[in-house]
Amino acid sequence: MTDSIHDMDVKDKDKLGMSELEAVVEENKELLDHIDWLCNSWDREDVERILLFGNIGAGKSSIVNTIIKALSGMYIPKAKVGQGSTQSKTFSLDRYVSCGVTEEYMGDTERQYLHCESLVGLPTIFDVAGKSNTDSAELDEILELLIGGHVQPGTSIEALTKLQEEHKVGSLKETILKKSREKWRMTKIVFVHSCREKKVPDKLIDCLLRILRKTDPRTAMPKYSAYVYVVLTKYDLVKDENSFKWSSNEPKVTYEEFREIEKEIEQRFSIQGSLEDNRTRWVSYSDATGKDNPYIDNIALKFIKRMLMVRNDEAKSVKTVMSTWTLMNLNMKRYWQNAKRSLEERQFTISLGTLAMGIVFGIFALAMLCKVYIMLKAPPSGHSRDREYY
Ligand SMILES: Nc1nc2c(ncn2[C@@H]2O[C@H](COP(=O)(O)OP(=O)(O)OP(=O)(O)O)[C@@H](O)[C@H]2O)c(=O)[nH]1
Ligand SMILES: [Mg+2]
Repeated sequence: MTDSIHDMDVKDKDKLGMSELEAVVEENKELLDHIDWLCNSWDREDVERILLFGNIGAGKSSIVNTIIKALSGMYIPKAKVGQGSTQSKTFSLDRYVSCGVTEEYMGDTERQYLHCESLVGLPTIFDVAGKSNTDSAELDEILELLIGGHVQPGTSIEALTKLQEEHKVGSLKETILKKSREKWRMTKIVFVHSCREKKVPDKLIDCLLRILRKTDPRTAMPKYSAYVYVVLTKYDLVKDENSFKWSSNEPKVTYEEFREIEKEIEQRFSIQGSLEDNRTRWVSYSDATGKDNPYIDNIALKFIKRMLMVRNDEAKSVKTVMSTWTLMNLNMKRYWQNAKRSLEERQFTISLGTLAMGIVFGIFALAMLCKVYIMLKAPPSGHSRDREYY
């Protein structure tokens, strides 16, 4: 780890004048203080759960490693980087509690990194790997289960995918993982896209937006309240007036080309009006950009602060617009009308006598069912109820 700003790998330091760099270092300290305060804030009841979602190789795992560095002061690549380039297409999910920062990773105190007691308040990050630009029923189901809090932390996505293959799409949602927990729900979804990719992954975006636009028919309200944020990674590859801040020597994308992609993503997520609040132009630590740069730390710290500042609407007790009784009533009416229509189509008319017989038979069948139920529930003769229990 470097000890002074003189050792940091910022390209063309001389062009900057040290005062600008010093100002960024100072701002980073203030950001850490603010994050510290937000983590310990009295009204923070639960940690944020952030889902990183985007194309293979978009830079999701590098974001995790960069956040760990910015918060702890040490570059320890915990998240496996480069899976996209090695063509590993396994659909997997990695979970980073406290953004992946643990006490032993906290940097030297002179640089005033985050206090250890604040770690519990840091968000948990979920890094989804191995999803290329597809919009399939399989992805739709697993993504919805993840966002909706049906997947217990630690569950292997590979195992879920296997179950889905064995029992067909829909079985996870309808039978296996029916229950949802508020504490497992995603509170923030970060869509990650690389500046190097000139094509926007429209199928992945369609899939995500379709899930987020779902409504609950009983409350007529959105089913999921996760806040959506956009991160445009590898900004060091864009040629603009700030390029001197990064030491990347890779091929560049022109600013105009980058803006085209950025605009398209902004439109898809309808964030054109409030860009600064909803998207970040991001640079991660990588072989190309180095391992210690206050400008990169600055981007990561501002992002974490933003994630902590936007609060999610707590699950309020929402008044249902339709009670169970109303729903049953409506369903009965619909079934009755369908049955009537199909009978009429076959020119089948029910006489009053047939109807009466049907009703009597129905009551008889119900009475028999009750009788069988009572018999099954009764304790076996000769045994007291207590003895059965102990
Ligand atoms: N120049 C530059 N390269 C980056 C940046 N972020 C990531 N990379 C590189 O992009 C490649 C892919 O990064 P990952 O973080 O593995 O991407 P991913 O989205 O996690 O990929 P999957 O896990 O396969 O979905 C790696 O070679 C990284 O070094 C960045 O900000 N700048
Ligand atoms: Mg990854």
